[in-house]
Amino acid sequence: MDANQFEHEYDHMGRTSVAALKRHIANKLIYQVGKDPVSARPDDWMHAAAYAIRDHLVERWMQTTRAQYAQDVKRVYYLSMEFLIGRTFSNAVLALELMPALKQALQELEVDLDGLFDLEPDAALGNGGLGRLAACFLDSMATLGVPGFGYGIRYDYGMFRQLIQDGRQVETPDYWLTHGNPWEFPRPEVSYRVRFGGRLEDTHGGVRWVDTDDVLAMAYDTIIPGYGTMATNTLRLWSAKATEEMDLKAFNQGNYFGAVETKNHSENVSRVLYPDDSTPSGRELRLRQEYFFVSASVQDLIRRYLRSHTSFDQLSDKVSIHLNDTHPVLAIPELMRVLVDEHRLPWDVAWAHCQKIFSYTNHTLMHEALETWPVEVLGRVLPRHLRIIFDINARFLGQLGSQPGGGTELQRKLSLVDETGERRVRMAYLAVLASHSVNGVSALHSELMKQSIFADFAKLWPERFNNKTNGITPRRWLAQANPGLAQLLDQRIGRGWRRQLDQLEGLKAAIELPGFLGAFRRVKRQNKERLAALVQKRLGVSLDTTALFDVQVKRIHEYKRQLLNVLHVITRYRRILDQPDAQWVPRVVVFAGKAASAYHMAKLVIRLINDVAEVVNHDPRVGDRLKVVFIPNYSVSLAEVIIPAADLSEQISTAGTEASGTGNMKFGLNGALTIGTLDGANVEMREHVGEDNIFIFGHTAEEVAGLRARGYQPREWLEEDDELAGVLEMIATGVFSPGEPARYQPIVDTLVNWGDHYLLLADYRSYVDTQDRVDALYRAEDEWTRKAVLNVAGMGFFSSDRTIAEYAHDIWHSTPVHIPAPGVTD
Ligand code: T68
Repeated sequence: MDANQFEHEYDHMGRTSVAALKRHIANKLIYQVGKDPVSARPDDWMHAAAYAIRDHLVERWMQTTRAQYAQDVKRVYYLSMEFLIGRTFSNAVLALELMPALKQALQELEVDLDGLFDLEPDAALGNGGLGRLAACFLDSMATLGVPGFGYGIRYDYGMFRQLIQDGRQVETPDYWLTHGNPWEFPRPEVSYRVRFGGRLEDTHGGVRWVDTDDVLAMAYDTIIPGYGTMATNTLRLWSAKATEEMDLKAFNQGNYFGAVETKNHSENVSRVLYPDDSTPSGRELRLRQEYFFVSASVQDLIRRYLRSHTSFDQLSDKVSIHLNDTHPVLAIPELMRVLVDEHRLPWDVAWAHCQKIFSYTNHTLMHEALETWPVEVLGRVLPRHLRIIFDINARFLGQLGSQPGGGTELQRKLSLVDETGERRVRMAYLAVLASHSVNGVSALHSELMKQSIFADFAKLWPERFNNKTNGITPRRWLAQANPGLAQLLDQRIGRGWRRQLDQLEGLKAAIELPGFLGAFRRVKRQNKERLAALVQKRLGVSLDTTALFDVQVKRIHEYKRQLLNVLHVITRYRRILDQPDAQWVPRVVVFAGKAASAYHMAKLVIRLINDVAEVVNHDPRVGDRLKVVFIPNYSVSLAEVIIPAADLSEQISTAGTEASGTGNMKFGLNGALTIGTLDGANVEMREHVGEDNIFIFGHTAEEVAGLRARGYQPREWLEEDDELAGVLEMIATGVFSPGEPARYQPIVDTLVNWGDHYLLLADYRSYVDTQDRVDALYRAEDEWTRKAVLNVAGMGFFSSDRTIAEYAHDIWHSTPVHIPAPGVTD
């Protein structure tokens, strides 16, 4: 029996009845999973239900694809090394508006739906903000009908699983595919040869790249449903396969293991996600990964274009390629190679196409995080691409030289090749040169980008630079993560906010309605209970849910200043011990986040958090007035539980360092108040929620630059502040590491003796005083809740639908696909 027989039971949106769904799931269990209902385990039911739901998406998917071809639309290809999707099941069910039907169908089959959702492993194919942004963008592109394709890598191992052992981070592999992935469609027929190494032969007609080591890239497709539309998109992830099953020569010589080893070696390219966020590792395998996926993607999109076009004349009218940071920048020389070497287009024609096709988003200003590759490595791994980059550079420097003021100094500064020390290719410069649009991810970041890393380019081509403030999808981050709040909103302002997040403005009027603030608080309380249950189960720590839940969850990085948060926690601890009889606002301070495996200072901060938690949580003098928890293995699905439970959102990076942040938006949308610096998108959040409804502290980006320019001396700040000195003293003398008093000496040194690069000491007093204001407001329950509601009401702007509408209009010049209703052909 196949799904088609249920077709007549679909409504016009492709939805189905409970009875049909129930039969559909039972059939999937038997015929696809191969299990008898009497012996099926929960995992089997999860797969059966997922397959049944997926069938509903397939209908929409095919219609969308057909419509895209029929209308010969311009397609947007979003190239990203990372897509941090999380779970798919409940998201798909919500998109199809099948939640009630599925719940009932499973109930009749005596299966618990919530339990099933929790069985799905996260697709953790990303590090943090950049990867999650890509996932939110896919959701919004589908919802807005933008004909978008995500292209990335199907890593066998996603982001490592973080264990905490004796307070320390331990990394273990995340093999997320053990039980199969019901959401992907393997496409062995969609495979491309990706070449590495070899050498160049100059011929009269051009250049031949020969003697290469090849790998196959095989496609796996995942359907991305839009919300409230028939439109869907595709996420196509590439997996490496050996070109030959094994090396036959080695095999014939009797070297069986050697033969299989070669196969494994070439398949390694898609094995594992690099866990370094904002600290590129510079390893050759990373370069191979980058080229592997962009080569397959460029070949694939050219093939798709040529299916409906006989020349390249319209290429840049039909194709946009967006580069999510510099990781996919090799797509530029790859497209040049395909057009010039394989399709014999003249260089200038190919280059003109590139400049119309490519656009680039920058996600960091931190110098150490900007990608560069040694010329030596590029020349060995991708000799043809290095030659193309040199040719691009020669033409560019030539043009520059012929302009007034474009002399050797400017040429040296803007060259794609950094000649100081080991010669290296600057990937960000190549992105700027080849793109018609370069954007930052918040207003502040985009401004700073023009003043700092791209200052000279911004003078040359001011029109190329623009801002696209990040956003988040309200489907996952409100409808799915916070069903309680979603229901309350539905009652007060209707259901339209899911597609029109601006409608949250309507909440402002609801504030004064009797019972509303109480209802809002009850939702928050239930979410805190849900989190407290998780913490109890995982950590054995019990939390008082009347306490203020103060949350910082994100990657652990010095610039994000988790350590500043710890300094406040210790301050509070000392004050409680000093004045045990004072009226304290009880607090639960929650941390979660992973550190790059080689980032020692970040790992030491994790250990300090756990050591502080150990001491504080077991000190009988403290009781419920202060609890500290570090929840291991932060992930998208964990975020969906933590964020709705937060009262206070910590967004405390040194001003000028966090490009945007997106966690800040997720917390605001779920009714937390922000304590933050004027950094990244916090600046715009303040404008949208009103300055009375956000706790801003610390030096501004301009002041930070000034402090540093004048020669910042952390000691001076320390000498001015006895409380701060007392806190550092506790860390330095081993109060939190009695068995090893010197354990945190590197942290104390970083702050006091090594320059305190992120200015924690300069912002400490302002931070701690602002935390006192937080306490005072939390005491005034209605005041607090009113401000929390105003935060939700002000979050409309931060929908990724708004962001994507801007990209589509300003950068990609793409128009939505029109999906005809079923039965209508046009
Ligand atoms: C983040 N960047 C920004 N990088 O830090 C954050 N880097 O402010 C912003 O909101 C977000 O991007 C979205 O724009 C990252 O997440 C990485 O994950 C990363 C990964 C590999 C190499 C370098």
